[in-house]
Amino acid sequence: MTTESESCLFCKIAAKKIPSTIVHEDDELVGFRDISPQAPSHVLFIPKKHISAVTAMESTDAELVGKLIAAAGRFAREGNLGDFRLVVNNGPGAGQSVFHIHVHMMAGRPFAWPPG
Ligand code: DGP
Repeated sequence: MTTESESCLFCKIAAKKIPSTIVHEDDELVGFRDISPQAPSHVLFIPKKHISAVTAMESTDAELVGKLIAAAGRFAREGNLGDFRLVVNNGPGAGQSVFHIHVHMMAGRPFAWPPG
């Protein structure tokens, strides 16, 4: 682990040093329930690799980050969750509070547009 990832909340969740309700895990990704759900089903999909934000992605991270979207979609489909919203906040002004890239998957209620 690098210094940055040692202090990262989501790296600790991925390493199971902090408990969470994990709903998906494979070699590269973890999906776990959001501690402050904004919908009846609210799951965060993260890479095990520490990437702080979309703007910190290397071009070689594109496939890995794409797998977050695929895993979120598969989770919603296999759970028959119906329509869902995926959100990736980048930077504090856009609502990012944890600086480890994550895809929010929210389902189980209607979602307005624009999101606000
Ligand atoms: P964002 O604001 O986009 O950076 O989303 C961060 C999300 O992480 C937010 O919806 C709440 C969630 N969260 C923060 N701390 C924890 C935690 O310790 N456990 C879990 N399961 N979720 C957390």
